[in-house]
Amino acid sequence: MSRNIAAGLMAVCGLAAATPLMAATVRAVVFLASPTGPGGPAGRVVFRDRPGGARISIHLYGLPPGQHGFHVHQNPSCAVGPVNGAPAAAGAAGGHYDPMATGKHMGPAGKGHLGDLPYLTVDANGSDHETLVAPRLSDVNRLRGHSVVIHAGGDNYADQPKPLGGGGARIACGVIG
Ligand SMILES: [Cu+2]
Repeated sequence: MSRNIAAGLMAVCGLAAATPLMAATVRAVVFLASPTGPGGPAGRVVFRDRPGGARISIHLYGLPPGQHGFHVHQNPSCAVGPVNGAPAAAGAAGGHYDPMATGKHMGPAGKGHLGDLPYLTVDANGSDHETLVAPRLSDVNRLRGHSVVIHAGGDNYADQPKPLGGGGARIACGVIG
């Protein structure tokens, strides 16, 4: 009898989890990336499932003003690791999250890496508080076990003239959980 009640409760909770009010949320605590490993705190980002694509709430600080490439990367690590064969800050995060193996960087509205997000715009004080939309990202729970990376430069959403949007070095990183 009590087993039946427990099973019934689980069924109710399962239904509740499928409603918009209980939509999934995942987040990453972000740290500056350095050649010796993760450094000081730089804020957090939160991904929420919404109709029309995930909403990404950005709460960052201590970053250089201007535009910065911002992506989901493959691995849940912000340690030093190889980038183009040489040890680099946050290199252990690996390449852009690309579950369909497109091999292409095409930005948030393109058909390349699923991890290609809208670029960040950091204000003159080094802070960024904005909400971005990632139209192709649904089911944000799938982002657990990956990471977010912020690059030194902006992002032209293409592999030309420079690969991966041209953002270059990794300046901050957080594991998504
Ligand atoms: Cu990236």
